[in-house]
Amino acid sequence: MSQHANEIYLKDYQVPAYLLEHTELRFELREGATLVHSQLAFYLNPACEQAQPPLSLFGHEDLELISMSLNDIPVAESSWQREGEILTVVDVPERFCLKVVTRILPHENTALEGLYLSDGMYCTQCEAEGFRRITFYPDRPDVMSVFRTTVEADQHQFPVLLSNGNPVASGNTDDGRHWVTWEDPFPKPAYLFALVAGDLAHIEDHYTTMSGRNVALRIYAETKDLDKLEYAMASLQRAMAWDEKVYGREYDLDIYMIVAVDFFNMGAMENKGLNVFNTSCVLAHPATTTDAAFQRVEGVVAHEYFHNWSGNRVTCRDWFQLSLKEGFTVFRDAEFSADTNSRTVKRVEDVALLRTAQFAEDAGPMSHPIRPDSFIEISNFYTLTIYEKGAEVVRMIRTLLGEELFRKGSDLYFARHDGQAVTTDDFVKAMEDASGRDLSQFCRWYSQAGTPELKVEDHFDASTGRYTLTVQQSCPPSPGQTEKQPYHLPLAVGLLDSEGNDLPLAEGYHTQVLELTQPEQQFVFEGLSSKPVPSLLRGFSAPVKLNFPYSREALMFLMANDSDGFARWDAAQQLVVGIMQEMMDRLTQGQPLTLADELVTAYRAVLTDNALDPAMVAKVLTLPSEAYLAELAECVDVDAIHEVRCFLRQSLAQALAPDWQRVYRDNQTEGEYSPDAKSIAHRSLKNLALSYLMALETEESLALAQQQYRQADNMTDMQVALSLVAHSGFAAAADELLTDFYQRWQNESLVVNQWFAIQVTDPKPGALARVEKLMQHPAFDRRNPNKLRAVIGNFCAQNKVNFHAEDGSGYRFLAEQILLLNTQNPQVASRLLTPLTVWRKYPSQRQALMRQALEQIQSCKDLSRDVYEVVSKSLA
Ligand code: 7MF
Ligand code: ZN
Repeated sequence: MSQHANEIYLKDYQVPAYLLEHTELRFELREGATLVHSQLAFYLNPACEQAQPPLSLFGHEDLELISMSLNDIPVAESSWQREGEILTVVDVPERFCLKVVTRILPHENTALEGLYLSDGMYCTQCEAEGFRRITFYPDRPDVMSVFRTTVEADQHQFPVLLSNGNPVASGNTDDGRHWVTWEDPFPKPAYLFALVAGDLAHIEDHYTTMSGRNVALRIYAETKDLDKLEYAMASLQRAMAWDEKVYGREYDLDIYMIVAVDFFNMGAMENKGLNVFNTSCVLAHPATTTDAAFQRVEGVVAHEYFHNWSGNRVTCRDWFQLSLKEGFTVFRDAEFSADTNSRTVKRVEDVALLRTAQFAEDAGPMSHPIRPDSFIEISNFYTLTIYEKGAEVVRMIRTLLGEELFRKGSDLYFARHDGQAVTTDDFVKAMEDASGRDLSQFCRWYSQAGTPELKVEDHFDASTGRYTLTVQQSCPPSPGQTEKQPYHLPLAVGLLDSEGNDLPLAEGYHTQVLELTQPEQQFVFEGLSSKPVPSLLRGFSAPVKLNFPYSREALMFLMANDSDGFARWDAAQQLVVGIMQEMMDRLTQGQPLTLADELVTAYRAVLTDNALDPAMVAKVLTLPSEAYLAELAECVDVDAIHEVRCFLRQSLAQALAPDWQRVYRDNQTEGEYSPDAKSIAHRSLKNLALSYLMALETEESLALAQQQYRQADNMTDMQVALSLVAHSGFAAAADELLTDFYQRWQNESLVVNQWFAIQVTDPKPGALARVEKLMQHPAFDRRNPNKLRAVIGNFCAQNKVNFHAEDGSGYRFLAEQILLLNTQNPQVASRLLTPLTVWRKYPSQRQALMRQALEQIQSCKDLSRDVYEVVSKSLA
């Protein structure tokens, strides 16, 4: 495995020896191959301390080097060499122009990195290190350059030719071909380069920035999808206005383009002026798109737009700083969505994701700090930790500084570093300088991995009226980090009196931010007449696991009274999780399951409180996912988790049947479909009621679901009904609807993905056979990442009881698929591998089988760096 030994370390960072004044590219797109002509104007970096350093460029092994000249003189054989990914040229002057021609094969590019074909359309994906698959280049984010790009192709097949920036010239050549030249005046690293060529349709609108500049907005897609672009356009306009209002940031080019492509390894990409999106993150239409997908479109459009400042104008010095742009941008898009829709709902969703998936990552073999120290393959570090925990770290800075100083810090950061490639330290320094606060201890959030744990105890002294909170913090060891230093973190608390009212705390506020810095600290509240109920970690003020010995009574009290909406939801979660854990204990001891009265009381209170936001009612009454219960368990018993969850859903359905029926009736949305927060809230509560009713498995509830399926005027209602029927015991009805659904939507690729997902997540026995059969279906395409995720990804991650079948068949299946994908698409292969990496959390028999599957993958001789890193770290 020596081929993979080269781990890259942050501590080895060195400034680039040469910088770029200008990059000129010409792409000749032709049937057989593409020729890439590049002209690079280099100069010696004054900050480089080495004398006469060689020029080293990155270029993928598959690149065919056609020619190379320096100041128009061919480079002598003795002056250059290629070793692995590196091309070195020696004896170069302080300033020179390097001309290189490479030949690449986009139609054979199945990895979907660099230049490739998606459904007959050329497109690029260069982040993080895809540009080196196009031509030899200093492909590192701290080398920034202005680009002039000419794209030349057959006029008929590829009428639309796009790249970054503004179109400056175009023309036709003699042989039915045409070309367009684009100029991007903003210096950028190569990872933000983009090219698109194809037969594309588009919609166009515009935006007038706060300084009065007019920006043309265009969204491109295949003609058949032209009716699904409006929502993305409106989202873009909202995001542009929000960034002006909240951050004072306006757009800087005359044109902003988004292109929808079907073959895409990830969600979307923020290429300067030319975003490329996975169709799943841009297309939206009521008939084909669920509420959740509408919200994803809005969030992703905003995310990519916000990168224009947090990512493009100010970018990363190196890939260890990835969270600099991603953590900040996720924080920005989350706040945008919170302001645009419901703040509490957005927070609940983000925290649920963090607790379920990021906490699991942080406790597993791939655990890493938000600024990693090393990596083998950077693509493996586009993780929930970098993104979601990174966003939490930015959120904590805002909580510690307050909104005003945070904005001052962000203004200073953008002003100070505009046009630069910087580090997370630079970001924190700007926040410190603008606020006068010392964040040196806080910086441990960037260097330490693992989820901190807080243990809180309280004490009330009735004679003095003193209430004391004692808080201890600790953090479990993670790979390469055995000892952790205490964190600086904001713990937002409130105290409730016996009536459920907030007690006034410091300066009359109802929520006080306690700052933890020590392994153990005490906080004293004076002048209380009776023992309060503490509301801890309001708004999830820090990404930690909090442990406080709440009684069920106290949790029910918080659920009913807390003034913080997030805390009310959190209390409900803790209540039901505690009950489910107790049920699992009973199950393992062979005792019969019963429904806890407290839960019925608490749920009924929520169901009958008309003052509550229906979205929050739905969130509170949704049972914690199997994945979250697995994360919380010391040793995961997938069958017990599934059985307890099913039992609870069914018994809650029974105990509250009249309430569910009423809620189902009362939350119908009238009129034309709209994906606004209020309508989504009603639909989510209505569909939750339907799911409880379906848990009863009665003919009446089946009829209700079938009726909803038939009468639905939107994909949300249709999909929920289909999924409930498909997963029920009504086999004939399930077959009928699944067949009908496919017949109806077979020409909508994204809807077919939903159809796949519903079938592979059916927990009934025999799912693997269904998966294997679906992989033979004509609509399945194993080169399309969305299809792979829909079928393989959903089966392995969302169908725990079947994936973890006792005979190990699920594990063997995944190992086989990973090996098939390993050379075809390493990025997707490595991501799909995740469910196997957490093998240490499973009982010994399953552990052994999961390990075997990992070892089978490891024994493959030519593993990609992506898969090699994940497998070897998992087994280490
Ligand atoms: C919202 O971060 C949140 C996260 C990298 C690709 C998009 O803009 C991005 C790209 C990955 C994983 C998640 C997201 C992205 C990528 C993403 C998208 C929208 N720079 Br990999
Ligand atoms: Zn991003």
